Amino acid sequence: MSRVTEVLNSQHIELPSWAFGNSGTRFKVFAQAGVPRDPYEKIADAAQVHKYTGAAPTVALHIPWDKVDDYADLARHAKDLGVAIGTINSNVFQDDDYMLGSVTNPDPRVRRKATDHLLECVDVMDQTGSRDLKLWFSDGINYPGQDDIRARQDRLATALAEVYARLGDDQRMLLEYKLFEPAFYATDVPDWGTAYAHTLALGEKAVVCVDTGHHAPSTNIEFIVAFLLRANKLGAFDFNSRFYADDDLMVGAADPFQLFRILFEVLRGGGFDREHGALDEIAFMLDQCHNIEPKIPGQIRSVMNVQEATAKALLVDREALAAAQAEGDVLGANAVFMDAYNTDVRPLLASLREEKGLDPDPMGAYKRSGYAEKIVAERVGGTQAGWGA
Ligand code: LRH
Ligand code: MN
Ligand code: MN
Repeated sequence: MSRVTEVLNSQHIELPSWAFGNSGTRFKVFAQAGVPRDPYEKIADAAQVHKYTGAAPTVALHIPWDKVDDYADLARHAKDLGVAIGTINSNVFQDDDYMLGSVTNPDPRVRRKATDHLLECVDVMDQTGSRDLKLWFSDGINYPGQDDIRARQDRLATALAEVYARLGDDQRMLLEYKLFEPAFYATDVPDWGTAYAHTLALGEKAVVCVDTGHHAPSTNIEFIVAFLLRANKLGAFDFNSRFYADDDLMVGAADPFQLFRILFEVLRGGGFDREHGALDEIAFMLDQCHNIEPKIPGQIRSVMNVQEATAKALLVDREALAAAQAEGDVLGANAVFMDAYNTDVRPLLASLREEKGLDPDPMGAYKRSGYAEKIVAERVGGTQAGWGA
């Protein structure tokens, strides 16, 4: 089997449970018919995406959006449907107490509450068998002088160290950064450098999560990927697309060329050589919401977009590229890169699906399955994804 086929056949893309619920902007949440009413139904919908793509065997949870009484039971439900629970996302941004921050809040009572939530998320991981805890903090300040920037870093480090100490031997902490929003003046984890420095201080089980939508315009994300991989600090991606800020549109929709460049750096850095489930695996996750498009097809399309960009990255003739680079052949090296990007990889992916016994056209197969009509008939009163009301 060629390396291209091998990587494409084994690629895992994790789905976010919140992609299946209703979502919107702060102006309007458009309710869609048939959306899940609870975490069990979200997992059932995610299993449909895996059924037609064969590439999305895990679903990330967001706590407390996906709070259930018995997480082991939810994990069994996932298993029955042919998928598994993946990353546990913490949520310390949707409580009145967190107005001035969660783990960086000046009030020690609020910091304790936030840290306790993060520790509870590790308890959930123990029950679901999850490897990764994803931390994103909305913490920051809106006005110069509002709080002490340095003290907030100290509080963050203290909380992270407490949670890190609670991790099991096979568990990791993914620290996600985001430039702004909801904080508008100074975010406490605004960029990869800050996330890198904190994870470095914590130890090898702490790694960085790159959410592609969380950068300033024109940021060279593939450079960040190359740097973090080289330093063994790239743990995961939250894939999505942005035109303006944190738009959470489908991955590969706004800038498929950027996605290709990112995935090439993953390849270059050995990111596809890791075993599934291993502590050094790069987790490819989607972090999206589908405000106006149907959710299950939105996720299927997104998985296919990642597969297409990965296939193109794999088609780069690395030997020819290295030769052109060594000779200082600027245009030749760039041509090697562009040849791969400009290749139509859809026939290759279609035939790989057929070899696996899947329909070569996942979008069409899902549409023909009648599942969309079935959930519209059966489900009334779907839940909201969790935010955006
Ligand atoms: C923050 C974020 C983070 C959250 C998710 C819902 O913008 O990317 O990953 O958990 O959105
Ligand atoms: Mn994210
Ligand atoms: Mn985001």
